[in-house]
Amino acid sequence: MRTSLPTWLAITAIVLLPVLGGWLQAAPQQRPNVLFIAIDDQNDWIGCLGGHPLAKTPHIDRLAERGTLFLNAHIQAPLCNPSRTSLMLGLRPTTTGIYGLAPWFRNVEAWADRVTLPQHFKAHGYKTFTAGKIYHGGVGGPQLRAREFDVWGPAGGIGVKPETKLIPPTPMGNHPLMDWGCFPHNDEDKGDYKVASWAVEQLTAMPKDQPFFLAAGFFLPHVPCYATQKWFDLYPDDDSVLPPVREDDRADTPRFSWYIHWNLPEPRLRWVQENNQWRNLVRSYLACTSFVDDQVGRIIAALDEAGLADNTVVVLWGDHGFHLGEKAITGKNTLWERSTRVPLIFAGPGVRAGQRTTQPAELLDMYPTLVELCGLAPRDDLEGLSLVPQIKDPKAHRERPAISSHNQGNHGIRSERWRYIRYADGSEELYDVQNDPHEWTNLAADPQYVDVIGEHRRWLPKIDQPPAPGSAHRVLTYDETTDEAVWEGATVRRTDAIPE
Ligand SMILES: [Ca+2]
Ligand SMILES: [Ca+2]
Repeated sequence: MRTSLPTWLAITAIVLLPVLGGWLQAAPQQRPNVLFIAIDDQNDWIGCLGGHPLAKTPHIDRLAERGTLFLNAHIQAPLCNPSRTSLMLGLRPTTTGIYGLAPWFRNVEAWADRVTLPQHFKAHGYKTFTAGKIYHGGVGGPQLRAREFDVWGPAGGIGVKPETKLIPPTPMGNHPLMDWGCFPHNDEDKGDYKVASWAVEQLTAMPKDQPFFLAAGFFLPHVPCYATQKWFDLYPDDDSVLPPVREDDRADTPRFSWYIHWNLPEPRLRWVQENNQWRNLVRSYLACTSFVDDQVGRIIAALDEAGLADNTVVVLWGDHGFHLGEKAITGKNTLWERSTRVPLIFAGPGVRAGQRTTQPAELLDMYPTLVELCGLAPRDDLEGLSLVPQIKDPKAHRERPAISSHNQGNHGIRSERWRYIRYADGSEELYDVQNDPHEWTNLAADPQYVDVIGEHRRWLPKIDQPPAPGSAHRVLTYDETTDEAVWEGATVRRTDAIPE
Protein backbone atom coordinates (compact mmCIF):
# COMPACT_ATOMS: atom_id res chain seq x y z
CA MET A 1 0.00 0.00 0.00
CA ARG A 2 1.31 3.39 -0.98
CA THR A 3 1.28 6.11 1.63
CA SER A 4 0.32 9.48 0.25
CA LEU A 5 2.62 12.49 0.51
CA PRO A 6 0.31 14.42 2.88
CA THR A 7 0.24 11.37 5.19
CA TRP A 8 4.05 11.21 5.16
CA LEU A 9 4.24 14.91 5.96
CA ALA A 10 1.86 14.40 8.85
CA ILE A 11 3.85 11.46 10.21
CA THR A 12 7.12 13.34 9.83
CA ALA A 13 5.63 16.33 11.62
CA ILE A 14 4.37 14.19 14.50
CA VAL A 15 7.81 12.61 14.91
CA LEU A 16 9.79 15.82 14.53
CA LEU A 17 7.58 18.34 16.34
CA PRO A 18 8.64 17.37 19.87
CA VAL A 19 12.28 17.59 18.76
CA LEU A 20 11.74 21.00 17.17
CA GLY A 21 9.79 22.10 20.19
CA GLY A 22 12.76 21.15 22.34
CA TRP A 23 15.05 23.23 20.15
CA LEU A 24 12.77 26.21 20.19
CA GLN A 25 12.55 26.11 23.97
CA ALA A 26 16.11 26.76 25.04
CA ALA A 27 17.74 24.21 27.32
CA PRO A 28 17.87 25.44 30.94
CA GLN A 29 21.61 26.14 31.03
CA GLN A 30 21.37 28.23 27.85
CA ARG A 31 18.43 30.33 28.97
CA PRO A 32 19.20 33.93 29.83
CA ASN A 33 19.23 35.01 33.46
CA VAL A 34 16.80 37.63 34.78
CA LEU A 35 17.72 40.63 36.89
CA PHE A 36 14.47 42.14 38.18
CA ILE A 37 14.87 45.55 39.81
CA ALA A 38 11.94 47.19 41.61
CA ILE A 39 11.74 50.75 42.94
CA ASP A 40 9.03 51.60 45.45
CA ASP A 41 6.75 54.59 44.84
CA GLN A 42 8.96 55.73 41.95
CA ASN A 43 7.07 58.08 39.66
CA ASP A 44 8.32 59.35 36.30
CA TRP A 45 10.83 61.76 37.85
CA ILE A 46 13.57 59.86 36.05
CA GLY A 47 15.98 61.64 33.68
CA CYS A 48 15.11 59.62 30.57
CA LEU A 49 11.37 59.81 31.26
CA GLY A 50 11.33 63.59 31.48
CA GLY A 51 8.77 63.73 34.29
CA HIS A 52 10.89 66.30 36.16
CA PRO A 53 13.39 68.48 34.28
CA LEU A 54 15.98 68.39 37.08
CA ALA A 55 15.83 64.67 37.99
CA LYS A 56 19.31 63.15 37.98
CA THR A 57 19.36 59.39 37.35
CA PRO A 58 22.44 58.71 35.21
CA HIS A 59 22.56 54.96 35.87
CA ILE A 60 18.92 54.29 35.01
CA ASP A 61 19.34 56.49 31.93
CA ARG A 62 22.33 54.40 30.84
CA LEU A 63 20.37 51.21 31.39
CA ALA A 64 17.62 52.65 29.17
CA GLU A 65 20.23 53.33 26.47
CA ARG A 66 21.20 49.66 26.62
CA GLY A 67 17.67 48.50 25.87
CA THR A 68 14.07 49.52 25.31
CA LEU A 69 12.55 52.32 27.37
CA PHE A 70 8.77 52.27 27.68
CA LEU A 71 7.77 55.93 27.80
CA ASN A 72 4.10 55.15 28.30
CA ALA A 73 4.19 52.41 30.94
CA HIS A 74 1.55 52.33 33.67
CA ILE A 75 0.71 50.43 36.79
CA GLN A 76 -2.39 48.28 37.32
CA ALA A 77 -3.02 49.68 40.82
CA PRO A 78 -1.66 52.87 42.47
CA LEU A 79 -0.69 51.15 45.74
CA CYS A 80 2.07 48.70 46.76
CA ASN A 81 0.21 45.48 47.54
CA PRO A 82 -2.27 45.44 44.66
CA SER A 83 0.32 46.62 42.12
CA ARG A 84 2.86 43.97 43.11
CA THR A 85 0.24 41.23 43.42
CA SER A 86 -0.94 42.05 39.91
CA LEU A 87 2.45 41.98 38.23
CA MET A 88 3.70 38.91 40.08
CA LEU A 89 0.53 36.93 39.31
CA GLY A 90 -0.04 38.36 35.84
CA LEU A 91 -3.61 39.25 36.80
CA ARG A 92 -5.44 42.55 37.13
CA PRO A 93 -6.57 43.80 40.55
CA THR A 94 -10.08 43.71 39.12
CA THR A 95 -9.59 39.95 38.66
CA THR A 96 -7.94 39.17 42.00
CA GLY A 97 -10.06 41.60 44.07
CA ILE A 98 -6.85 42.71 45.80
CA TYR A 99 -7.03 46.49 46.07
CA GLY A 100 -5.78 47.30 49.57
CA LEU A 101 -2.62 46.80 51.61
CA ALA A 102 -4.24 43.54 52.79
CA PRO A 103 -4.69 40.66 52.17
CA TRP A 104 -1.53 38.82 51.18
CA PHE A 105 -2.77 36.99 48.08
CA ARG A 106 -1.82 33.52 49.36
CA ASN A 107 -4.48 34.01 52.02
CA VAL A 108 -7.16 34.28 49.35
CA GLU A 109 -8.34 30.82 48.42
CA ALA A 110 -8.44 31.43 44.67
CA TRP A 111 -4.77 32.52 44.57
CA ALA A 112 -3.25 30.31 47.27
CA ASP A 113 -1.54 28.10 44.67
CA ARG A 114 -1.26 30.51 41.77
CA VAL A 115 2.18 30.23 40.11
CA THR A 116 3.96 33.58 40.35
CA LEU A 117 6.52 34.94 37.92
CA PRO A 118 9.57 33.72 39.89
CA GLN A 119 7.89 30.37 40.60
CA HIS A 120 7.34 29.91 36.85
CA PHE A 121 11.06 30.51 36.31
CA LYS A 122 11.96 28.11 39.10
CA ALA A 123 9.78 25.47 37.46
CA HIS A 124 11.93 25.94 34.34
CA GLY A 125 15.23 25.27 36.09
CA TYR A 126 16.08 28.71 37.46
CA LYS A 127 17.45 29.43 40.89
CA THR A 128 15.54 32.37 42.35
CA PHE A 129 16.94 35.08 44.63
CA THR A 130 15.29 38.02 46.35
CA ALA A 131 16.21 40.94 48.59
CA GLY A 132 14.44 44.09 49.69
CA LYS A 133 10.86 44.91 48.80
CA ILE A 134 9.44 42.71 46.08
CA TYR A 135 6.20 41.72 47.75
CA HIS A 136 4.44 44.12 50.09
CA GLY A 137 5.02 42.92 53.64
CA GLY A 138 5.90 39.37 54.58
CA VAL A 139 5.00 36.33 52.58
CA GLY A 140 3.09 34.69 55.40
CA GLY A 141 6.01 34.11 57.77
CA PRO A 142 9.67 33.03 57.47
CA GLN A 143 8.78 29.34 57.22
CA LEU A 144 6.88 30.05 53.97
CA ARG A 145 9.64 32.06 52.33
CA ALA A 146 11.22 29.12 50.49
CA ARG A 147 8.01 28.65 48.61
CA GLU A 148 8.30 32.08 46.96
CA PHE A 149 12.07 32.34 46.33
CA ASP A 150 15.02 29.98 46.89
CA VAL A 151 17.48 32.43 48.40
CA TRP A 152 16.58 35.40 50.60
CA GLY A 153 18.84 38.40 51.16
CA PRO A 154 18.38 41.40 53.47
CA ALA A 155 14.88 42.81 53.88
CA GLY A 156 16.08 46.36 53.12
CA GLY A 157 13.58 49.01 54.10
CA ILE A 158 14.34 52.32 55.73
CA GLY A 159 17.54 51.45 57.60
CA VAL A 160 19.01 54.24 59.73
CA LYS A 161 16.45 56.80 60.97
CA PRO A 162 16.63 60.08 62.87
CA GLU A 163 15.69 59.89 66.55
CA THR A 164 12.61 62.01 66.02
CA LYS A 165 10.63 63.07 62.98
CA LEU A 166 12.20 65.87 60.94
CA ILE A 167 8.95 67.56 59.96
CA PRO A 168 6.02 68.91 62.03
CA PRO A 169 3.18 66.52 62.97
CA THR A 170 1.16 65.80 59.85
CA PRO A 171 -2.64 65.90 59.72
CA MET A 172 -4.82 62.85 59.21
CA GLY A 173 -2.99 60.86 61.89
CA ASN A 174 0.66 62.01 62.00
CA HIS A 175 1.75 58.64 60.61
CA PRO A 176 5.35 57.70 61.56
CA LEU A 177 6.30 57.08 57.92
CA MET A 178 5.19 60.58 56.95
CA ASP A 179 8.59 62.24 57.16
CA TRP A 180 11.42 63.49 54.94
CA GLY A 181 14.58 65.51 54.91
CA CYS A 182 18.33 65.48 55.37
CA PHE A 183 20.07 64.33 58.56
CA PRO A 184 23.64 63.14 59.18
CA HIS A 185 24.04 59.43 58.49
CA ASN A 186 25.97 57.07 56.22
CA ASP A 187 24.63 55.80 52.92
CA GLU A 188 26.04 52.38 53.85
CA ASP A 189 23.55 52.16 56.75
CA LYS A 190 20.51 52.50 54.53
CA GLY A 191 18.39 49.45 53.73
CA ASP A 192 18.66 50.01 49.98
CA TYR A 193 22.45 50.18 50.11
CA LYS A 194 22.47 46.77 51.83
CA VAL A 195 20.11 45.32 49.24
CA ALA A 196 22.41 46.48 46.45
CA SER A 197 25.51 45.17 48.26
CA TRP A 198 23.89 41.77 48.64
CA ALA A 199 22.88 41.70 44.95
CA VAL A 200 26.46 42.63 44.00
CA GLU A 201 27.79 39.74 46.14
CA GLN A 202 25.39 37.24 44.55
CA LEU A 203 26.24 38.33 41.01
CA THR A 204 29.97 38.26 41.71
CA ALA A 205 29.85 34.69 43.05
CA MET A 206 27.06 33.35 40.83
CA PRO A 207 27.57 29.72 39.71
CA LYS A 208 27.46 29.52 35.89
CA ASP A 209 25.78 26.11 35.63
CA GLN A 210 22.22 27.24 36.37
CA PRO A 211 20.25 30.28 35.17
CA PHE A 212 19.16 32.72 37.86
CA PHE A 213 16.23 35.03 38.52
CA LEU A 214 17.45 37.71 40.92
CA ALA A 215 14.94 40.23 42.31
CA ALA A 216 16.19 43.34 44.11
CA GLY A 217 13.56 45.70 45.52
CA PHE A 218 14.45 49.23 46.61
CA PHE A 219 12.35 50.95 49.26
CA LEU A 220 13.14 54.60 48.50
CA PRO A 221 11.84 57.05 47.36
CA HIS A 222 8.91 55.72 49.42
CA VAL A 223 8.37 57.86 52.55
CA PRO A 224 10.14 58.53 54.84
CA CYS A 225 12.38 60.19 52.24
CA TYR A 226 15.67 60.45 54.15
CA ALA A 227 18.89 61.10 52.27
CA THR A 228 22.37 62.36 53.05
CA GLN A 229 23.55 65.85 52.07
CA LYS A 230 25.39 64.57 49.00
CA TRP A 231 22.09 63.73 47.28
CA PHE A 232 20.36 66.95 48.32
CA ASP A 233 23.26 68.88 46.82
CA LEU A 234 22.21 67.63 43.36
CA TYR A 235 19.11 69.82 43.55
CA PRO A 236 18.80 73.59 43.94
CA ASP A 237 17.41 74.78 47.25
CA ASP A 238 14.88 77.06 45.60
CA ASP A 239 11.42 76.89 44.07
CA SER A 240 12.73 75.81 40.67
CA VAL A 241 12.38 72.22 41.92
CA LEU A 242 8.60 72.49 42.42
CA PRO A 243 6.31 70.79 39.91
CA PRO A 244 3.85 73.06 38.11
CA VAL A 245 0.43 73.04 39.76
CA ARG A 246 -2.82 74.92 39.35
CA GLU A 247 -4.55 76.21 42.44
CA ASP A 248 -7.99 75.37 41.04
CA ASP A 249 -7.03 72.11 39.35
CA ARG A 250 -9.61 70.08 41.25
CA ALA A 251 -12.46 72.40 40.30
CA ASP A 252 -13.19 70.25 37.22
CA THR A 253 -12.48 66.83 38.73
CA PRO A 254 -15.48 64.88 40.07
CA ARG A 255 -16.06 64.80 43.81
CA PHE A 256 -15.61 61.03 43.57
CA SER A 257 -11.97 61.61 42.56
CA TRP A 258 -11.43 62.56 46.22
CA TYR A 259 -13.06 59.36 47.47
CA ILE A 260 -10.25 57.12 46.18
CA HIS A 261 -7.76 58.99 48.41
CA TRP A 262 -10.27 60.21 50.95
CA ASN A 263 -8.52 60.16 54.31
CA LEU A 264 -4.83 59.29 54.17
CA PRO A 265 -1.60 59.91 56.08
CA GLU A 266 -0.15 61.71 53.03
CA PRO A 267 -0.72 65.45 53.56
CA ARG A 268 -2.49 67.64 51.05
CA LEU A 269 -0.62 70.32 49.11
CA ARG A 270 -2.12 73.01 51.34
CA TRP A 271 -0.49 71.53 54.44
CA VAL A 272 2.98 71.24 52.88
CA GLN A 273 2.67 74.82 51.61
CA GLU A 274 1.47 76.25 54.90
CA ASN A 275 4.18 74.40 56.82
CA ASN A 276 6.96 75.41 54.44
CA GLN A 277 7.53 71.74 53.55
CA TRP A 278 6.78 71.62 49.83
CA ARG A 279 10.29 72.35 48.60
CA ASN A 280 11.78 70.12 51.29
CA LEU A 281 9.51 67.23 50.30
CA VAL A 282 10.27 67.62 46.59
CA ARG A 283 14.03 67.84 47.16
CA SER A 284 13.89 64.87 49.55
CA TYR A 285 12.04 62.75 47.00
CA LEU A 286 14.47 63.72 44.24
CA ALA A 287 17.48 63.13 46.51
CA CYS A 288 16.18 59.64 47.36
CA THR A 289 15.56 58.89 43.68
CA SER A 290 19.18 59.80 42.86
CA PHE A 291 20.43 57.69 45.77
CA VAL A 292 18.47 54.68 44.52
CA ASP A 293 19.73 55.33 41.00
CA ASP A 294 23.24 54.99 42.38
CA GLN A 295 22.35 51.62 43.92
CA VAL A 296 20.97 50.49 40.56
CA GLY A 297 24.31 51.55 39.09
CA ARG A 298 26.23 49.42 41.59
CA ILE A 299 24.22 46.32 40.63
CA ILE A 300 24.58 46.88 36.87
CA ALA A 301 28.32 47.42 37.30
CA ALA A 302 28.57 44.08 39.13
CA LEU A 303 26.58 42.38 36.37
CA ASP A 304 29.03 43.76 33.80
CA GLU A 305 32.12 42.90 35.84
CA ALA A 306 30.91 39.33 36.35
CA GLY A 307 30.59 38.94 32.57
CA LEU A 308 26.86 38.25 32.89
CA ALA A 309 25.43 41.20 30.97
CA ASP A 310 25.28 39.43 27.59
CA ASN A 311 23.20 36.61 29.02
CA THR A 312 20.97 38.47 31.48
CA VAL A 313 17.66 40.17 30.75
CA VAL A 314 17.42 43.22 33.00
CA VAL A 315 14.03 44.70 33.76
CA LEU A 316 13.61 47.78 35.93
CA TRP A 317 10.23 49.06 37.12
CA GLY A 318 8.48 51.23 39.70
CA ASP A 319 5.39 49.88 41.49
CA HIS A 320 3.42 53.16 41.07
CA GLY A 321 4.02 56.88 41.10
CA PHE A 322 3.64 59.63 43.68
CA HIS A 323 2.13 63.11 43.64
CA LEU A 324 4.20 65.93 45.12
CA GLY A 325 1.61 68.70 45.00
CA GLU A 326 -0.01 67.99 41.63
CA LYS A 327 -3.82 67.90 41.85
CA ALA A 328 -3.59 69.45 45.35
CA ILE A 329 -2.25 66.33 47.05
CA THR A 330 0.85 64.36 47.92
CA GLY A 331 0.86 60.57 47.72
CA LYS A 332 -0.51 57.89 45.43
CA ASN A 333 -3.98 56.36 45.11
CA THR A 334 -5.04 58.33 42.05
CA LEU A 335 -5.70 57.42 38.42
CA TRP A 336 -3.73 60.37 37.02
CA GLU A 337 -0.41 60.35 35.21
CA ARG A 338 1.76 61.17 38.24
CA SER A 339 0.38 58.15 40.06
CA THR A 340 0.23 55.63 37.18
CA ARG A 341 3.26 56.42 34.98
CA VAL A 342 6.38 54.56 36.03
CA PRO A 343 9.79 53.60 34.66
CA LEU A 344 9.82 50.34 32.69
CA ILE A 345 13.05 49.32 30.97
CA PHE A 346 14.13 46.04 29.39
CA ALA A 347 17.76 45.43 28.44
CA GLY A 348 19.91 42.42 27.62
CA PRO A 349 19.79 39.53 25.14
CA GLY A 350 17.00 39.88 22.60
CA VAL A 351 16.58 43.61 23.31
CA ARG A 352 18.10 46.08 20.87
CA ALA A 353 19.90 49.05 22.40
CA GLY A 354 18.73 52.64 22.30
CA GLN A 355 15.05 52.08 21.65
CA ARG A 356 12.14 54.09 23.03
CA THR A 357 8.47 53.42 22.54
CA THR A 358 5.37 55.48 23.23
CA GLN A 359 3.08 52.48 22.84
CA PRO A 360 1.11 51.79 26.03
CA ALA A 361 2.58 49.18 28.34
CA GLU A 362 1.41 47.69 31.62
CA LEU A 363 3.43 46.26 34.48
CA LEU A 364 1.57 42.96 34.24
CA ASP A 365 3.06 42.64 30.77
CA MET A 366 6.42 41.89 32.41
CA TYR A 367 5.40 38.29 33.16
CA PRO A 368 4.63 37.19 29.56
CA THR A 369 7.47 39.35 28.22
CA LEU A 370 10.11 37.71 30.42
CA VAL A 371 8.67 34.28 29.62
CA GLU A 372 9.03 34.97 25.91
CA LEU A 373 12.47 36.63 26.09
CA CYS A 374 13.82 33.67 28.09
CA GLY A 375 12.22 30.97 25.94
CA LEU A 376 10.08 29.45 28.70
CA ALA A 377 6.85 27.62 28.06
CA PRO A 378 4.18 30.27 27.49
CA ARG A 379 1.15 30.42 29.75
CA ASP A 380 -2.39 30.97 28.56
CA ASP A 381 -3.72 32.26 31.87
CA LEU A 382 -1.93 35.62 32.03
CA GLU A 383 -3.82 38.88 31.53
CA GLY A 384 -0.81 40.86 30.30
CA LEU A 385 0.49 40.97 26.74
CA SER A 386 4.08 40.26 25.77
CA LEU A 387 5.98 43.46 24.99
CA VAL A 388 8.35 41.61 22.66
CA PRO A 389 6.66 43.17 19.57
CA GLN A 390 7.60 46.65 20.89
CA ILE A 391 11.03 45.41 21.98
CA LYS A 392 11.62 44.29 18.37
CA ASP A 393 10.01 47.37 16.82
CA PRO A 394 9.21 50.37 19.04
CA LYS A 395 6.60 51.51 16.50
CA ALA A 396 4.72 48.21 16.57
CA HIS A 397 1.13 49.23 17.27
CA ARG A 398 -0.51 47.96 20.39
CA GLU A 399 -4.27 48.25 20.37
CA ARG A 400 -4.86 47.76 24.08
CA PRO A 401 -4.30 50.87 26.21
CA ALA A 402 -2.83 50.72 29.72
CA ILE A 403 -5.50 50.14 32.34
CA SER A 404 -5.16 51.14 36.00
CA SER A 405 -7.73 50.48 38.72
CA HIS A 406 -8.07 51.73 42.26
CA ASN A 407 -10.77 49.74 44.04
CA GLN A 408 -13.77 48.23 42.30
CA GLY A 409 -15.34 50.45 39.67
CA ASN A 410 -12.63 53.11 39.38
CA HIS A 411 -10.49 52.82 36.27
CA GLY A 412 -8.06 54.89 34.23
CA ILE A 413 -7.53 54.06 30.56
CA ARG A 414 -4.34 55.48 29.02
CA SER A 415 -3.83 55.28 25.27
CA GLU A 416 -1.02 56.92 23.30
CA ARG A 417 -2.74 60.29 23.41
CA TRP A 418 -5.57 60.23 25.95
CA ARG A 419 -6.38 59.44 29.53
CA TYR A 420 -9.97 58.50 30.30
CA ILE A 421 -11.12 57.90 33.88
CA ARG A 422 -14.40 56.49 35.07
CA TYR A 423 -15.29 56.35 38.76
CA ALA A 424 -17.69 53.92 40.40
CA ASP A 425 -20.49 56.53 40.56
CA GLY A 426 -20.27 57.06 36.79
CA SER A 427 -18.42 60.38 36.88
CA GLU A 428 -15.70 60.79 34.27
CA GLU A 429 -12.57 62.62 33.22
CA LEU A 430 -10.83 62.91 29.87
CA TYR A 431 -7.44 64.48 29.23
CA ASP A 432 -5.57 65.09 26.02
CA VAL A 433 -2.24 64.16 27.57
CA GLN A 434 -0.22 65.03 24.47
CA ASN A 435 -1.45 68.63 24.51
CA ASP A 436 -2.19 68.90 28.23
CA PRO A 437 0.60 66.88 29.89
CA HIS A 438 -0.35 68.06 33.38
CA GLU A 439 -3.94 66.90 32.89
CA TRP A 440 -5.29 70.28 33.87
CA THR A 441 -8.38 70.43 31.65
CA ASN A 442 -11.04 67.77 32.03
CA LEU A 443 -12.70 67.40 28.62
CA ALA A 444 -15.23 64.72 29.61
CA ALA A 445 -18.24 67.05 29.39
CA ASP A 446 -17.28 68.44 25.96
CA PRO A 447 -19.59 66.88 23.32
CA GLN A 448 -16.86 66.91 20.67
CA TYR A 449 -15.06 64.10 22.54
CA VAL A 450 -17.97 61.68 22.72
CA ASP A 451 -16.29 59.32 20.25
CA VAL A 452 -12.93 59.48 22.04
CA ILE A 453 -14.65 58.62 25.30
CA GLY A 454 -16.55 55.77 23.65
CA GLU A 455 -13.34 54.38 22.19
CA HIS A 456 -11.72 54.31 25.64
CA ARG A 457 -14.78 53.22 27.58
CA ARG A 458 -14.80 49.88 25.76
CA TRP A 459 -11.55 48.99 27.56
CA LEU A 460 -13.05 49.26 31.03
CA PRO A 461 -12.39 45.90 32.69
CA LYS A 462 -15.15 43.38 31.96
CA ILE A 463 -14.28 41.55 35.15
CA ASP A 464 -14.53 43.96 38.09
CA GLN A 465 -14.43 41.99 41.32
CA PRO A 466 -15.42 43.32 44.75
CA PRO A 467 -12.65 43.39 47.36
CA ALA A 468 -11.32 39.91 48.22
CA PRO A 469 -11.93 38.50 51.71
CA GLY A 470 -9.63 40.15 54.23
CA SER A 471 -9.31 43.39 52.25
CA ALA A 472 -8.25 46.37 54.35
CA HIS A 473 -6.35 49.66 54.26
CA ARG A 474 -7.24 52.09 51.47
CA VAL A 475 -10.27 50.06 50.48
CA LEU A 476 -13.26 51.93 49.03
CA THR A 477 -16.62 50.40 48.20
CA TYR A 478 -19.58 52.03 46.53
CA ASP A 479 -23.22 51.02 46.32
CA GLU A 480 -24.86 52.75 43.38
CA THR A 481 -28.39 51.87 44.50
CA THR A 482 -27.96 53.94 47.67
CA ASP A 483 -25.15 56.21 46.40
CA GLU A 484 -23.24 55.21 49.50
CA ALA A 485 -19.45 55.14 49.50
CA VAL A 486 -17.51 53.48 52.31
CA TRP A 487 -13.84 54.35 52.83
CA GLU A 488 -11.95 52.13 55.27
CA GLY A 489 -15.20 51.15 56.98
CA ALA A 490 -16.63 54.68 57.36
CA THR A 491 -19.47 56.04 55.25
CA VAL A 492 -18.64 59.03 53.06
CA ARG A 493 -21.57 61.33 52.34
CA ARG A 494 -21.99 63.73 49.44
CA THR A 495 -22.00 66.62 51.88
CA ASP A 496 -18.95 65.60 53.95
CA ALA A 497 -16.08 68.06 53.88
CA ILE A 498 -12.98 66.73 52.13
CA PRO A 499 -10.50 65.73 54.88
CA GLU A 500 -7.20 67.58 55.03
CA1 LIG B 1 4.73 51.34 46.48
CA1 LIG C 1 -8.33 70.67 36.37
